[in-house]
Amino acid sequence: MVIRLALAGNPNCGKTTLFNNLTGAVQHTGNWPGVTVEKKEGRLKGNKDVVITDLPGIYSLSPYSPEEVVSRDYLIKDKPEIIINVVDATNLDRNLYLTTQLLETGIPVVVALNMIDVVEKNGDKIDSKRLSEILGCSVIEISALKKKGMDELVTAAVNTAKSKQTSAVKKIFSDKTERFISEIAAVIEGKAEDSLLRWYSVKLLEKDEKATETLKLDAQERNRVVEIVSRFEKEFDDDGESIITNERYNHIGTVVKETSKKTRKEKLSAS
Ligand code: GDP
Ligand code: K
Ligand code: MG
Repeated sequence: MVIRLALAGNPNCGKTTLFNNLTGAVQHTGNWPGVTVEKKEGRLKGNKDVVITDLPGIYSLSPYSPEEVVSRDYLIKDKPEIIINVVDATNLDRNLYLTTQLLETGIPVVVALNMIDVVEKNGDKIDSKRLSEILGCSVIEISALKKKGMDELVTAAVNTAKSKQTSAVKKIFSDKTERFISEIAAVIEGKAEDSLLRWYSVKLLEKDEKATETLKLDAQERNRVVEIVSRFEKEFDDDGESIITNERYNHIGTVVKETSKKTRKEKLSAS
């Protein structure tokens, strides 16, 4: 059985360094049709049944930049068996914004907490076990540069892919917003695969046009969605996309606070 493993993460989080470690010399570069963005594909060293795709660096799964469109189409339409979400551990809050969205795709995710060498050098601490519990997926500490944690990461990714175990769905939004997500889900049930129901429900609340088109809703369903979204926006007196973005950041704020501790170097050197 071939396992397709996608590397997803922010720009400069270390994806290509990791990709080169995992694939060695066996790699080629190809252009995605219609866009200027490149994906790289290679096979795992020592296991030709694992095909690894290095996706363009992105901050979000919104449909605005070509990088986002390429990465998002690959994940939502081609559905790899497993995502390794490469996270720059020195920029946890910024990187987790994408992580929370990847977890909504229903594809199993393993987080590679990269640049752990820098975290350690700075004397900072990340509780990766707690982070794993909160996110609902495996979190493996690695340093792609120093080739640390490579075997553990591959083992976790392959095992997760083989077990077909989707990351536990975590309700990260406010109770109120979660109720709107459920309302939308009830309308579009059957139009989207079960594993993507939450992803599409959130996207519809964000008024994501690309996602809406893909679903091919009939007129009645479209009207019900419009009605729900307009109640959602009225309730919060804000735009749908902003509400979701704000609540995502709120959630990430609590996650970071609970799992990471930074050494305050500035204080030490101040006096
Ligand atoms: P990409 O944009 O996600 O593909 O990131 P790259 O693989 O190009 O890496 C960006 C920069 O981070 C490069 O200078 C890498 O050498 C560096 N880098 C990648 N992984 C690590 C790591 O684990 N530790 C350290 N210290 N640097 C890293
Ligand atoms: K780079
Ligand atoms: Mg790269």
